Amino acid sequence: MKINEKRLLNNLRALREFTDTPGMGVTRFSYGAQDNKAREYILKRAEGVGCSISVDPLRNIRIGLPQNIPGRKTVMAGSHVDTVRNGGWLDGIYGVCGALEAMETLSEGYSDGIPLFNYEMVIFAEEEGSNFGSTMTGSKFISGKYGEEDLDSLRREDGKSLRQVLENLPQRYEDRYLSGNLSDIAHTRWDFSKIKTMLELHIEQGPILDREGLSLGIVESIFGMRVIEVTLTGVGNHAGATPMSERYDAMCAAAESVLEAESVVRGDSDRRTVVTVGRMEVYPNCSNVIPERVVFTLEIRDKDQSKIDGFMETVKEKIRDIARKRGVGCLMYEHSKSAPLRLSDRLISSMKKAALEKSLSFKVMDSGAVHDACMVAEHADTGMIFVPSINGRSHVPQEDTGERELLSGAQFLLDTVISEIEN
Ligand code: HGY
Ligand code: MN
Ligand code: MN
Repeated sequence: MKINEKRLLNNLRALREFTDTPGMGVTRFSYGAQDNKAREYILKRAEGVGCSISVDPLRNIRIGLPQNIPGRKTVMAGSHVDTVRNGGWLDGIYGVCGALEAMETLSEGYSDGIPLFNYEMVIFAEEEGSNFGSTMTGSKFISGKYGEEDLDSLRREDGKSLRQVLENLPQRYEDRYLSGNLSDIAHTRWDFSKIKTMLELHIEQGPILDREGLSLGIVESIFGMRVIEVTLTGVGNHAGATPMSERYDAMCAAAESVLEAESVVRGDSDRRTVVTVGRMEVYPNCSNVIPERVVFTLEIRDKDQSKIDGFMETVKEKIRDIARKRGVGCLMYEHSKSAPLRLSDRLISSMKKAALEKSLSFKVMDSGAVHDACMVAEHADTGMIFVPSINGRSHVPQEDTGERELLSGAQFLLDTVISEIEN
């Protein structure tokens, strides 16, 4: 079966328009108006081919092939629709459009015979963590990593909890398919005994495939990550009248901490571990006031948990020393985490074999980015397919992939889905 290339590209181009920052990348946070419009667009296409649709209280969506037979094991493909702020047009949505294209092609293709396994596509909610700071939030609930208490502990910058946001959502197109409720959140957990395979098509978001001129990545392992939130509290004071020798400057303490974290991890022997301080809030954030308080996130990622933990503990100790030396208060708490994991060897070897048969240029590789597939991989055979990111850019408006690679990646996903539902 062949994907409909025009339909796939039209869907991708239509969906990129659902953004809060037109002309400055795609900004589409979960639970927002643009997220609702993008989901409505996708659901209307699924309705058009007679799919079954169900939405859980976290707003994860499962969409079934009309020919599915209830109760049979299922092969799944999907990703996320939400983005970072001023992000790219492909992160997440490309995997959702690939899964949707497979859905539409299969619904046409299996007009008579029905395969051995069902096919479903999935849209995971709040993968980027742009609202609540925790990546893979929706998929952490379906895998049981998150439960009742996380509905209240996960909070947005405006202080609203995940539960409050979900309870006060304005009307959304998907509401008609909502099942289950927040008071019984354990019910969002998937019955993984019914899932044969999970596949996620995604852009690489790094430089390897593009630099080596390869069209496909078969993902072997996905990095783990730990995120802490650091609050440094000094003494706010007048920027002009306070002598340098009498300052307890939270900003200088934060700046020294960030550079110290960078130099610790730069010293990594195998040069794989990464550390990032991406979000920083300054109080009171006025040019003529010595900052009293600085809050920042610090995340460390690697494919080896002991390295993540080793570097994180070293960095925390360094930050404590800096705070002590500068007479600044220091509070740190673990914000979120996910373990490194290896994807299904069965799928890696079957996808390698298929890529060789199709003479596709490919590489078996790791993913420094985390994906919802991580949350399914512990429970069902899970595989990830990458396509190149031009100049290795992602999470920025410059994020892009060539049309040829977008199409061959989606065709490879369909071929893999067919091989999984027919054998
Ligand atoms: O942060 C990540 O790796 C993913 O893009 N959410
Ligand atoms: Mn993503
Ligand atoms: Mn992302």
